[in-house]
Amino acid sequence: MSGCKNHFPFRLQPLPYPLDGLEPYLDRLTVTIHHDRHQRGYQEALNRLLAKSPEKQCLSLEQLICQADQTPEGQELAFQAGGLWCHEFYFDCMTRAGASLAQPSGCLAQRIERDFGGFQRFQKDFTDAAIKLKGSGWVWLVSGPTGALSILQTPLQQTPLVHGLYPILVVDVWEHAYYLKYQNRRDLYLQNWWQLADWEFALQNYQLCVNGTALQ
Ligand code: MN3
Repeated sequence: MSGCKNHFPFRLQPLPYPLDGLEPYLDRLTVTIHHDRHQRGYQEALNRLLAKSPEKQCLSLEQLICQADQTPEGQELAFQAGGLWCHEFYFDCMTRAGASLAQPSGCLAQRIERDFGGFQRFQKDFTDAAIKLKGSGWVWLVSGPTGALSILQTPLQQTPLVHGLYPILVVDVWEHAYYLKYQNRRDLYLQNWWQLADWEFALQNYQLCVNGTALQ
């Protein structure tokens, strides 16, 4: 998984495609600002916080997220670490239009059929969850420890890891993810986002999960 072996100082993970690689569904300017400014903002803020906490500099991004305490400082650290983790995962969940399968395959397709009653039904439920999410946050396809799939909304920069769930696919529904191109039309962003979803990456994530090697 992206970022999971990282320790302080964290670096900005390069995009797995060119800045205009998601055109026409996500434009170059949106992707540039999202990655080079927003994602970088979390990375730099996290490093600034950790520079003042030498005892935390050996922790992985996942450990920083899951072990954060409830103090204001702990919550600030969890926010910045979560922001970096969520963005690395989000950009990995997309690929050039046509570069991946149009829908899931293998054991992931079978489990989506079983747990959601089919891919189209899943797509509708996931899109509805993303349209209805209030404020800023994320919508995830997640797996539980036994491989059962569900859809999860998380606020701000919260990850499924803190719920003991394993992420398979995510969409960013903070306005900065789409507003330059789609303004208030989150529904259009989502409709087009499906053209970019990387189902091969999602299948790899699910296989790690059902093989029992995820969340270790
Ligand atoms: Mn974002």
